[in-house]
Amino acid sequence: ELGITAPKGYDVSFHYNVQMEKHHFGQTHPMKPWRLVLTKGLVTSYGMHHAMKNYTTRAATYDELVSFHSQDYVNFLGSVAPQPTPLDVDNPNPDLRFNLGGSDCPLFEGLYDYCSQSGGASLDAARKLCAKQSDIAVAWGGGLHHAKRSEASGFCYINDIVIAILQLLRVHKRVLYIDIDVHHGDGVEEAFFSSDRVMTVSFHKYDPHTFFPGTGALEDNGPKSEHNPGAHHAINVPLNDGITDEQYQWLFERVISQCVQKFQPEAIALQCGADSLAGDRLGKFNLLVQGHSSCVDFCKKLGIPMILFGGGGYTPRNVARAWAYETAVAIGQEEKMASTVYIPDHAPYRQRFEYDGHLLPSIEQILGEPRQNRNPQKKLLEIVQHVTEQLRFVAA
Ligand code: VJV
Ligand code: CA
Ligand code: ZN
Repeated sequence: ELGITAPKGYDVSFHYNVQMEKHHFGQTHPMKPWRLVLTKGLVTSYGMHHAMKNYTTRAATYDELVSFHSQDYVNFLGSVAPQPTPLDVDNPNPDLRFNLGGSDCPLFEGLYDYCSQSGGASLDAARKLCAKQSDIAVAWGGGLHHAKRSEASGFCYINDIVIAILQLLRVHKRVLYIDIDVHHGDGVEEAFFSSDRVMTVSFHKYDPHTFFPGTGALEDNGPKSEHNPGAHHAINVPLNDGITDEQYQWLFERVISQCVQKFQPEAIALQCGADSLAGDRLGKFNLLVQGHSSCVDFCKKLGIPMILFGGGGYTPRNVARAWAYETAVAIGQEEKMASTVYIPDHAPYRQRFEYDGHLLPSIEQILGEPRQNRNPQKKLLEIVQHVTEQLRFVAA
């Protein structure tokens, strides 16, 4: 432990339930709920729990799940038997519905509990913000942004983010949703497509033919009809492989500061999918924990109440490093952890630091093969210009 103390002047809450971490999507499925065990382990070994209010979350109730999802879908999720072996994508079981039971969204033992636990944690985080009992609420078990009203998609069954934002809207006039997962936040965008009280902003790899889910082009900004209040309230930042910390930070700050200025949100929901990190099994970017977490730091400094959700992240040790570091950012103690985050510029030596006479292991990041950067600065400038033009139509 690093002598971590509570932040001055604001409250951070941590929403967690050990029920979530025990579930398995299947032996070789990329989504590993036990990355939450690693995250929690780092957070507590650094002593961060002393600086937060820690809540054991409950499962979301049926009524809470159907605040967004259809009853048909939730009933089916609650009643369907687990599939003993993962199904072949090419031979989906015709008895199964709602996109369930394929290889992306398998039917595993305890699925309903997993879904309702994720929803419950995010909803508890939202309620803390609504009660003004928390300034930053952390729910790493949430962030499942692809789930639709009546459909599972991309490892997501229940959209805990949408359920949490609906809760925030009871108290907050406008909510800004930001998504730094490497995939497009399509489920959240679609859910609030017709609303001018939620602005959604997703940064993602975009390739309609080869990368899931294939949506989120720069020009997709909400309903085309000017009579629809949701017009111009969906912002998409499509990127190519290999984007670096410097470029991502540059874009993030330019896009988000304009959105905040125009939209004047009263709360922020930040999905911190860690598959945008270098070395991710599914992702294609080159971000380090430093670049990824700078998004959290930037949002924190806006001084707007915020929920931090998890999301994707398929190299579990990197996920834990990022989310532990971002928890440290939330409580304003990142400098105590910074010295243990490996800085690859100084490779190949391993940084080991001393604290109180003890050696702290470095938490070096698994980087894999560096990805070629296919993001020319000119493209990034065009993105910023397009966002500026869209936001001309938005008034708080
Ligand atoms: O690309 C797809 C869909 C296919 C059909 C299913 N096959 C396996 C892959 C192609 C078209 N799905 C994506 C879904 C990504 C979901 C990301 C979720 C999040 O991070 O945004 C939020 C939590 C995809 N990419 C890679 C895989 N699926 C994949 C799935 C597997 C797998 C390997 C890769 C499922 C089972 C197993 N291996 C054993
Ligand atoms: Ca995204
Ligand atoms: Zn993802």
